[in-house]
Amino acid sequence: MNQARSLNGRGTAVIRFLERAAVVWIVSLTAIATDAQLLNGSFELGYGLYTNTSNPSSVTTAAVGWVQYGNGLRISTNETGDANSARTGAFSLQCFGSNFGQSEGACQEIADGVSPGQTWTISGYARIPSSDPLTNASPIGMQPFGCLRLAFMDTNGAEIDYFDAPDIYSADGLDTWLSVSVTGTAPAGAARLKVDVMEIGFFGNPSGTIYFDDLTVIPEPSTFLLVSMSLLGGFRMYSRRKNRHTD
Ligand SMILES: [Ca+2]
Repeated sequence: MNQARSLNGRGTAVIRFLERAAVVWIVSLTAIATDAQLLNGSFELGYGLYTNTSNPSSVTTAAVGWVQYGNGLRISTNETGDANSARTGAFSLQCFGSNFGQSEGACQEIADGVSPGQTWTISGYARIPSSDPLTNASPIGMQPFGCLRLAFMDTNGAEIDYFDAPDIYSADGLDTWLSVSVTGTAPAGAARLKVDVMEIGFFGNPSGTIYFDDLTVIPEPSTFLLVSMSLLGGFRMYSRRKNRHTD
């Protein structure tokens, strides 16, 4: 009797181990499947040089995978002197500036696997430092803000629709990494998408900084995920049945 219990216990332990291994395997593959969609969302990878189009005397290491524009700089915690200017690793994207109506940031296109009717989500983190908050010298109209945008384009790269996450203002919290996310459905004719992070100022001599880090793009659940979840569900049903028989 005790021996049978012991064997059943071992069997249950093995099943639990395999079930956990399956969960780890699926989570790992899911991470690969989703992260592969966006390159260098952590801004840790640098290569070549970016000449600041708003200030040509400023030349910094370019962020791999991103098209930078204006005051959108890949920057390290050493350069900012702020250990928290990167959420993870040592680098983030710093967006800052005071040019009226001009966005300062970086964008990246995904040209494969985009088709009408799909739902895509972009998520990431943004931080406004109290040492250089987004503000206006004269608080006229809206204050400068950070923006996370998901845009859809046709096969020729012409933008046909876009979705913005809620604008990020200093009032949303300083010195803290704010979670930002936007979801959009690809319209008819969509063949590509673009992830865009930026700072925009308008009236009253805007100024300040916003950092972005750890951006990810998540397509709607793929066939792979559905198959994976089915496999996991089947495994759990098998485990429950097995446990019932051995209890
Ligand atoms: Ca980073």
